[in-house]
Amino acid sequence: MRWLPVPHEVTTTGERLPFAGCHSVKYPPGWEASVRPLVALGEAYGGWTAFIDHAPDLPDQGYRLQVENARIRIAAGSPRAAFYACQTLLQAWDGKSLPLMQVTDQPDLAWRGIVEGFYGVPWKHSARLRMMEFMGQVKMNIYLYAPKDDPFHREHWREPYPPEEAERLQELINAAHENFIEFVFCISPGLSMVYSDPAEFDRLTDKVDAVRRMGVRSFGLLLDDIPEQLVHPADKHTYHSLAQAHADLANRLHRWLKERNEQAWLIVCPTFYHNLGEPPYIGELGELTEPGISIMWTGKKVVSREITAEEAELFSLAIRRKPFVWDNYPVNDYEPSRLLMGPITGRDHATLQYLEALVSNPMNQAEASRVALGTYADLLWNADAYDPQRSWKASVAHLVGEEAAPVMLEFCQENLWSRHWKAEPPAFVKALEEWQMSGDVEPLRTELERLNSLPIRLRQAVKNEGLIEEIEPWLERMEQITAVGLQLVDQLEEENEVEYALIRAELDAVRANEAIVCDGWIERWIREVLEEAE
Ligand code: LTM
Repeated sequence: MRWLPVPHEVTTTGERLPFAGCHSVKYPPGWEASVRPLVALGEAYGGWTAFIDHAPDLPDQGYRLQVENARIRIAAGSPRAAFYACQTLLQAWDGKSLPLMQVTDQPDLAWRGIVEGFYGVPWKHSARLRMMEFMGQVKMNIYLYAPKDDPFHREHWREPYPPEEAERLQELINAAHENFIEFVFCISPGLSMVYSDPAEFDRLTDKVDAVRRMGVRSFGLLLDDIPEQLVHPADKHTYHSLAQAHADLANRLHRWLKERNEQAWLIVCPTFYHNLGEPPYIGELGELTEPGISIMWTGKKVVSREITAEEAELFSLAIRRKPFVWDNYPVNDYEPSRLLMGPITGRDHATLQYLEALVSNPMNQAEASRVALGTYADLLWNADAYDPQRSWKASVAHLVGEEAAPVMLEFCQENLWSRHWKAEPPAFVKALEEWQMSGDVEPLRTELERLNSLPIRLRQAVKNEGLIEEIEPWLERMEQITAVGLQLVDQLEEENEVEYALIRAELDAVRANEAIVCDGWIERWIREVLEEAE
């Protein structure tokens, strides 16, 4: 079974429960949304008898699941936990039957999810809706709406959403709630706000109130990537530091939210969000910000290859609470020519114990991001069982299905590298070294032919059209550059001077597509050989 995420305790007997031919799902009043996935499956396949009970002794997101002969029993700590038990059942379902099994499960980290917080083209509405469904399936439970290039989120934060956009936002909020996802509306006023001006605060709360009325209780005040000092004369007059201004704004907004809803939650992204707690700003923000407010952190760096328990402890001491991690992987806005298709690594169980939450900032390509996101869901649910390679394969299979998984993995394997994310060099490099040692071009030819056929094999195997559309520039690039590489291999065998000019022209022609595959090794090799031939 390919679990995503891996449950904590599973025992199976080897026997299976075929659908029982009857359809009865019994659950506590008001828990319809929790059992929706199970009811849908029951209706499609004939159904089973299933009993879902509230078990207040279980942790809030914990559940016990028993698939017995002719009966399914779920005991859940909350409606969200019952929803997760149903998702576990769906993952165990092979299209015909369920394994007889007992599962005892609960997440390692309470809040697990996504911050759509990148620069560049925001996700489409349809992609976001699909993402909500995916998050529910892999038991993620928090989504922060924060696309930097949504003008109403940052640049024009004072302006209300036009009716059509407000309608879409409402639809997204509903989809989040249907999947037991906490929807956090974020606003970034720091480029222009006069913090000390009461009229500015009213504009902020007007904007927040409109979203609050859509059924949202959680908000993000994002103060990242703004001036690092007070700018407006009125603010310089009122506050002695940027941290004081930010804490004052956060406290006022928090109180305003709490007066309207006791369950409200405010999450703040500080201006100095990557460090180990040493900037005076961070200490002061931690001291002055009311305890119920969450504070975000990206780790030691903006893009942190590792986040250790020691680092998290240092930051938490400075802010006087557990950090809410904004994790900048697999985001590619700082290297848009690359796809970051590897699993998450560099965070472990010990780290999670120091965190309040962890949200991944993904790529502009929503579908392709699901490879890394699936591995995050796995890590954050059951960190001790987390094996990046196993999780990566499960996540790819979840995205494209078992049949297409091998070819999709082959593609992911050629799109792992970024400035901050190192892995073994691509297989092409091994072939290159063999050629350099022996002068034999065959290993190069074999590797280039494999890579050249990969896009066609992938387009044929993968049925997810949205995914193919997103990665098409990288597929094209792979076809183009390997075709030039194969010409060069022919040329190396034939030693024909005229051909080099042709190859150079072809290489120049493919320059328009800036996508990088195989960490750019093929281009570099072609260029070097051409330079030497000059
Ligand atoms: O990371 C934070 C808090 N802010 C920005 C993000 O919006 C951006 O996506 C990432 C990656 O470029 N870096 C940031 O500094």
